[in-house]
Amino acid sequence: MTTLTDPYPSRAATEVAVPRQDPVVWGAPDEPGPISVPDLHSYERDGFLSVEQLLSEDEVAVYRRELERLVTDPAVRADERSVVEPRTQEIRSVFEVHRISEVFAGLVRDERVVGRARQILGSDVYVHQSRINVKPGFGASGFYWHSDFETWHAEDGLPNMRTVSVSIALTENLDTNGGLMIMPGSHRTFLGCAGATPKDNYKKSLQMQDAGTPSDEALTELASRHGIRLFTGRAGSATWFDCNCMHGSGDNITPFPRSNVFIVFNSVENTAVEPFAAPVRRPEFIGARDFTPVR
Ligand code: 6CS
Ligand code: FE
Repeated sequence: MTTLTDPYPSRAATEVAVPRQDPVVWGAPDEPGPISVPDLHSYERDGFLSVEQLLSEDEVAVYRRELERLVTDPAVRADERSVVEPRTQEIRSVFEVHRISEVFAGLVRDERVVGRARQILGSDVYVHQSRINVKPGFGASGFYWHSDFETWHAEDGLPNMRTVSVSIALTENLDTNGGLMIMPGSHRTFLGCAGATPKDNYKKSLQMQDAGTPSDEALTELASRHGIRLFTGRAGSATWFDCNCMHGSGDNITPFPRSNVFIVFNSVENTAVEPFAAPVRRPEFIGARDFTPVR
């Protein structure tokens, strides 16, 4: 449960908004790395940073083939790491791809990827979570508004906001097929959500999140204050975003899949402890407990 010293209380009786206590960029402003100083400033201000063309078309083709291989493998489909769409039973996500796929393990170690994470977090990093989101066409459901850190703090025990996610588009992210939306600047407010975490919450939350979902009033206030940015981009484009950004994505009713690979880097100085607001830990394929730095 929430302890007295917990700066980010959540999942209690009522919703509570508190200011962020942690830096956004932990590395020194002139920290050497793939991100320019102006881009590091805009990441600090907005909570996100987009790269138009992180991967070449040929590289995207390799990762797309690997995604297809995984989602058509019956053993992967039967594995608990796979989450299906509630309505169509098509695969929605496959977790821990950096462990079950050597191809995605290579992507995690790519300096263009992990180098940006180290620069933002100012330390060595390990993978807290990885997943491929297939988001097939014709009705794949989206992800309702949430802060990832609210879940990773409450359920996975990450103490501070020293975690960054990268979403790399493996298909074109159009303005119509359920792209990522972020409220710019929302990372500076921690919104503790009302409602205790049910046991085995992940079995439901990875299909449709309930616990850890902000109220309409809070979302209205945040969206009115910060606006909403929709991320579109070609296959191979990427968006890095802070763990506490308020974000979500809509359903995809177009024929065009919106597939991405999503990697969460956590600082080795911020390793998971016990959940701050959940009865039990989530499985390790969702919240890693192997803190080996990415080399
Ligand atoms: O619960 C989680 O860890 C996952 N759920 C969402 C909707 N975003 C972050 C993460 O992949
Ligand atoms: Fe999320």
